Order: sequence, then C-alpha cells, then structure tokens
Amino acid sequence: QWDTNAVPGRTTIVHLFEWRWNDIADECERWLNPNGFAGVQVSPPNENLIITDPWRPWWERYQPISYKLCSRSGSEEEFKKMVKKCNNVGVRIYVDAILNHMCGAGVGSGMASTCGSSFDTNKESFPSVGYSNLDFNDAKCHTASGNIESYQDKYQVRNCRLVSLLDLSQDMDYVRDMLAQYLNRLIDIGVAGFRLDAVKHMWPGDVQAIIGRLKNLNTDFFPSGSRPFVYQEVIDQGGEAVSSSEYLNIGYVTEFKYSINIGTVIRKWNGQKMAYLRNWGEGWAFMPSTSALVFVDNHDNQRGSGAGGKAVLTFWDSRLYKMAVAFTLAHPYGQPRIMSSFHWNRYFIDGKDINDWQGPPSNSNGSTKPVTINSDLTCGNDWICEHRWRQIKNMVAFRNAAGSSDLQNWWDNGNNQVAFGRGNRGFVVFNNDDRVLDMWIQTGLAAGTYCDIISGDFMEGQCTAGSVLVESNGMAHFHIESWAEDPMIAIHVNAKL
Ligand code: ARE
Ligand code: CA
Repeated sequence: QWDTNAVPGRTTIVHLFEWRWNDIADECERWLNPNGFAGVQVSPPNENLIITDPWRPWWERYQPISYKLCSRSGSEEEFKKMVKKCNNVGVRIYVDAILNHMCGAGVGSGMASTCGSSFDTNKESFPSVGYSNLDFNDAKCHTASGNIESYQDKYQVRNCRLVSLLDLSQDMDYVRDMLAQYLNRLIDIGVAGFRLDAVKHMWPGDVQAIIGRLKNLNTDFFPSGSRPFVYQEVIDQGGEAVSSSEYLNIGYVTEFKYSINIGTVIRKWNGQKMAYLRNWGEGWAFMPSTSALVFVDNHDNQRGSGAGGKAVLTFWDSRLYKMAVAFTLAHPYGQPRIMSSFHWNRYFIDGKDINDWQGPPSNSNGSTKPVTINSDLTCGNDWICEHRWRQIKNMVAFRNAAGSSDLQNWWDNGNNQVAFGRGNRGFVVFNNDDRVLDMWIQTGLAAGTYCDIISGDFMEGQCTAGSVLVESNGMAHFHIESWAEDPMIAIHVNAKL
C-alpha cells in the first residue's frame, strides 16, 4: 500500500484529468514512457449519473450509479487496452475510486447513466450493484438535513451525506464486498493502485477492512505479492474533528497543507519567502514524507473548490506555477503528483468562478474530445497538458535522476533566492526576488558542463539552450534575472555534456 509499484527509477504520477482511455494509452507510449513518468491517475472509470443541468459538468463522475466500467473516458474494452499498453511501456495506472457514496439524493429515477443502468434515489435502489436502502447510512445520521452540517462532529462527517450524496454504509458486509469486488476487478485488469475519494467521510476501520480484502496485483505485470498503492483523499488543514493522521496506517494520504503553503510562499503572500522553505516538509508540520501525496494543485482546488482558496497556483498563473512545480519535483519531500488540466471559461463574478463546473472539451453530443498533439508537442482541443511543458517534463527527469539522494547544499539570500542540491545528482536555483541573482554557489556536483534543463532540453548529447559549468571544487556561477520568464536553473547528472 506504500509502494507505487513504479518501474525502478520512476517517481512522478500525473493526473490526466478527464482524458479518454484511448488518449491515455497513446500518451503512455508517445510521451510518458519516453519521459520517465511513473504512472497516471485516471478519472473514475465506473458508471456515473449523466447530468445535463449544468451541461455535463466534470463532477458528474463523482456520482456513481454502478461499478460497470463505462464513462465519458471510454468503455471497459478501451480501459483494459489502456492498462495493458501503459503497463507494457512501464507506466502504471492508478484509479480514482469513489467508495463513500453513490449519486445525489434528489435525482429521482431513470436510466440517465453512462451505461444505461437504472436507479431510483427515492428508494435508494441501484439494481446493477444490488444496493437498497439497507446499504445506506441514513439511520446513523442525526442532522436535520441528512447532510454533513458541521465538520466539528466526526460522526456527521462519516455518517451523513457529503453535499447530499447518498452515503454508503461501509460497515456492512455487502457494501464491503461490492466495493472490494470493484477494486479487485480493476486489479485483475492490471491497475497498480487507487486514489480513494472522500476518505475523510469513511471510518478508518471500514477503509482498512475494504483494503484488507484486496488481492495482490496482477502477476502479468507485477512481481508476485505486490500490493496496490493506496493514497487517500483527506483534506486536513487542522481545526476539524477528523485528522489525516487517523489514516496513515492504511496508506498514503493527500497533504493539502503542501498545496496551500507552496502557493502562498511562491506568491509571497502573508510575508512568506522562499528562504523559509529551508525546512520544508515535516518542519512545516506536514505529515511524514513517507505518507504524503503532494501536489501544487488538484482538480478541485485549481477551480476554487476543495481547499486552498486563492493561494493555490495553477496553469492560469503559469510563471509562478512552473516555479512551484519545479520546487516540488526537486525537493525530496513526499510522493509528487502533477496536474494535467483542460481549459474552461473561467469567469469570476463577485470572486466566484461561475464556470467552475464546466466539463472537459466535448462535442455537442457530450462525448469528450480527443487530445490532439500540436507540432510543438503541446496539446490542442483545449487540453492544457502541463505535463508536456518543457520545464515540468524536464523536472520529472530531474527527480528520477536525484533518486533517493539527500537534500544538500541549501543556500538562500534570506529572501526569495534559494538553491539546493540532491547529493551529487542534481542542483536547482530559484530567483523569486525582484533583483538579479548573480552568485557563485556550491553545487555538490562533479566537475563538468551540465545543460540547464529549464531553458532548454538535453538532446542527442547537446544542450538546446543554456548550460552551467561546474568547477572541480563543485562551485558554479549562476546568473538569473528577476524578470526572466523562468527565473530558475536546474542541472542534473543525466543531462551532462
Ligand atoms: C455536486 C454539486 C452539489 C450537489 C451534489 C449532489 O456541486 O451542489 O449537492 O453534486 O447532487 C465533486 C464536486 C462537488 C459535486 C460532487 C458530486 O466537487 O461539487 O457535488 O463532485 O458530483 C469536501 C470533502 C472532499 C471533497 C471536497 C470537494 O471532504 O472529499 O469536499 N473532494 C472529493 C473530490 C471532489 C468530489 C467529491 C469528493 C465527491 O475530489 O471532486 O466532489 O465525490 C473544507 C473541508 C473539506 C471539504 C472542503 C470543501 O476544506 O475540510 O473536507 O472537502 O471544505 O467543502
Ligand atoms: Ca460516509
């Protein structure tokens, strides 16, 4: 549960939010494998409610109707093909699994679901799973609305409805069976693990019991005895009845403080400065590094929901975002996940984005548009593909090169110019001040010429842009203008001339 099951030397997970299975399969072969990505978090593959008001929001996929594998991302056949193709090139698939609930309570009945399964929310009936009103928590919830009304009461948080979503009783054998069966089917297909949705809203013992029923991974792709990687979505900024520490013995947990704080620091809000990142990680009261799933933004907080508010950095603030992602990938704390988004018509009215619901680029019949690739290797059809941005793609390679080397040779100017290395494997320098950085700094690297993988690529033994000369004593000279588009430099041993 703590091993990503990645191919050795690969470190970074990318969330290909709302991508079609066919596109992910292609991306594994043409981009993720050649660039050393460890794996992909995919959107929920199971059947969900079709919502037409608003029109096909991305969040309809968080309203399960059954565990059949058909969704806007594709069919079961397509899902299987993707998993196989990706595994065959050493890229793992992690499934976003919704175990806490089914669809919203007020929906009614019908067959407006992505595989056409029927349901009736008035009777709490989901025939294709066999759930009836006996399988939901209603009786255990004591709020007037039946919804979670206070996050200060752990019983409400676990036993009442999250934003009116029908709340499953994970303490019942039948529910545990259905959920474990669903996950085990995915394991048989060859997935490497799970992002568990809304874990705060399930009792740790119940989550543990379900995970305990999971098989080992499919030996067509993994060594025998491999356990699924598990990372649990628990939003814990402190101050609530439920804390992330309750789940650390089950698997990894999302560290939301990471996302919120890195945004605040890089934006220089609240008097924060990069020099304070010297003890980043546990020193900032984050959970232990070996439990933390870390990210600059996720699919919720990049559009203002979830947690983090305006501090969160996203592709909309691309210059600062690239710095935050580069810092995250260079720093050894946690297991990183990077976001790959689609464009939506962000439009703020009174501080609220009225289009935050908009789903992926789609055709008029609601089908998701394919990801097209432009001649400059960026994506078309309104797919942002942050994971293809040169600075981000090359920092994934930096993290792979750094491996388990310790953070060393930290330097800062007491303000927003900082630098650090990873043993003798890699070194990064950031200038987030409004004055030039012009310094000799100890890199800890062996003498030689290294490509700056931020301003260019290392290709066929050459640097396509800047390079850095490290002297025999490990010192190197760095010059970074404060107004540079990317005010940072990164070098590592796998991009050395
Ligand atoms: C939608 C509508 C609702 C409607 C509901 C049912 O927006 O108005 O009542 O449908 O009809 C996503 C969307 C929701 C959407 C839902 C279902 O974000 O808007 O509801 O899908 O379609 C809490 C949870 C945390 C959760 C966040 C969003 O603790 O687990 O809320 N995150 C996950 C996913 C989401 C997803 C769900 C869970 C549901 O990542 O994408 O919702 O499957 C504080 C607390 C947090 C709390 C946060 C926000 O920070 O500490 O615990 O997070 O506030 O309330
Ligand atoms: Ca619950």
